[in-house]
Amino acid sequence: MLIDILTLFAEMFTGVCGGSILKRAQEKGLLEIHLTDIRQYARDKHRSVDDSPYGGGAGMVMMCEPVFAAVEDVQRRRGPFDEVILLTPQGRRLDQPLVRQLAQHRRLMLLAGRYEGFDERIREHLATMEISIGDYVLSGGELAAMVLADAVARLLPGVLGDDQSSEEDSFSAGLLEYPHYTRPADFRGWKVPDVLLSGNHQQVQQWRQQQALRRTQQRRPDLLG
Ligand code: 9D3
Repeated sequence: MLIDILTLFAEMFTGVCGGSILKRAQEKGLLEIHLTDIRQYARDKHRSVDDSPYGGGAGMVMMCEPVFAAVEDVQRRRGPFDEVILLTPQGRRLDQPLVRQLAQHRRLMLLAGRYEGFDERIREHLATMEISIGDYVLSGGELAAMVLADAVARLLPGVLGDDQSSEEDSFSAGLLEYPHYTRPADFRGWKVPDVLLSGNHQQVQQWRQQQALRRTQQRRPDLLG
């Protein structure tokens, strides 16, 4: 998969893209991430990428010209994209079904905004999709783009080892995780549940399923539908 990210803060991505799952996916040749600095495409001598809103009001708006120029230049050089995704607070909320859908594509373009938001014509005539990562206020779309890229990358075939590709593990699908323990069996008097030390695989499975279900009922009843 190819993910092109257009941003005013490309340097924010260096740590994340150079580590963890995104690094592994790129090293294995399963993912390519390209970063483009939108400011490169500013036309005036001040390299402006934002301007004050028509109609007045506080804040600044991302301008059409540099954003269209950046997207069109990347498309010209690398060919067409399956989706041009605007990261905005007004977008469709990212969830695992949407992540799975995005992971089917070959090429994604992510547009991370700053300031109050994008000129509406970017949303209408350039983007094919708008995505939010949740109902809280970020300072820009960059962190949202990284969240999306990480979630998509780990679903690409071959990125995770076999033992980790357990997302669809039959009994845990759609439930919160059961409690995990590792050595020691007694830490400051807090003991690991006996069943986990019993060696009885069937009882272990049963206990985990029960715990996952109880935990989901208590914390995230919405997941049970
Ligand atoms: C305080 C400013 N808000 C006025 C009501 C609007 C606003 C504009 C721009 C709020 C946040 C942002 C920057 N956020 C994003 O670009 C963003 C975002 C987010 O804030 N939350 C969840 N997902 C996303 S995706 C992009």
